[in-house]
Amino acid sequence: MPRHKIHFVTHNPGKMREAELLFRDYFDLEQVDMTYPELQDDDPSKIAAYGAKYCAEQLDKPVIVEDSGLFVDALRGFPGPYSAYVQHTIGNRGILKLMAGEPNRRAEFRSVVGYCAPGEEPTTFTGVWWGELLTEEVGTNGFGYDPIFSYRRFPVGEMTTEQKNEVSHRTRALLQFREWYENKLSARR
Ligand code: ITT
Repeated sequence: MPRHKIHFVTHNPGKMREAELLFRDYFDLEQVDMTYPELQDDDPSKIAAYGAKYCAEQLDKPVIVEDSGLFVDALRGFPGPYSAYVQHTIGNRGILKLMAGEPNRRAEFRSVVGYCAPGEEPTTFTGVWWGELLTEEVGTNGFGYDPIFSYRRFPVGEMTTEQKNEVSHRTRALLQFREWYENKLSARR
């Protein structure tokens, strides 16, 4: 029997690499490099749900999208919903400058995976990952904010994809999706 395929709409190869590893024994994942309108909202579940529905209708295929961000306690949740913009503009060094001399380094990553099939309503799955911001960039692995984030004193920029996948926000969201989707497929068989 051919393996089931899911389309992951993302421009981000780092997200794709992590998801592929988690799904490889379950179903095939194909990246779709398509731009979709990002709803302006503070609630990432609404952004992911809207994106998934839009892409499923446009592509006429079941899809997942993923919306994520870094929320820094001492910056009252910044960059949060602006994480992608802030990463492109001031980047990791800009965040480190904003945090210079700040003793409270607590931060969290959040991930929301949105799934939708054409003609259906979207479903979302959320994952959170607490850690600390470092005081300088460490390591060259991962992507985005990984070089300035550490988990239990282990710099994420030095983690392999496998190590990051054991604990990350994206894993927590993707595993909930994987289990839900497996059940959905077996109910259909
Ligand atoms: P899409 O095409 O999937 O939207 P994107 O990179 O623009 O890819 P988002 O809009 O969800 O993704 O923006 C999230 C931002 O937060 C982006 O700058 C990422 O690099 C960063 N980010 C998200 N998850 C991360 C992780 O696991 N490690 C480091 N940075 C992360």
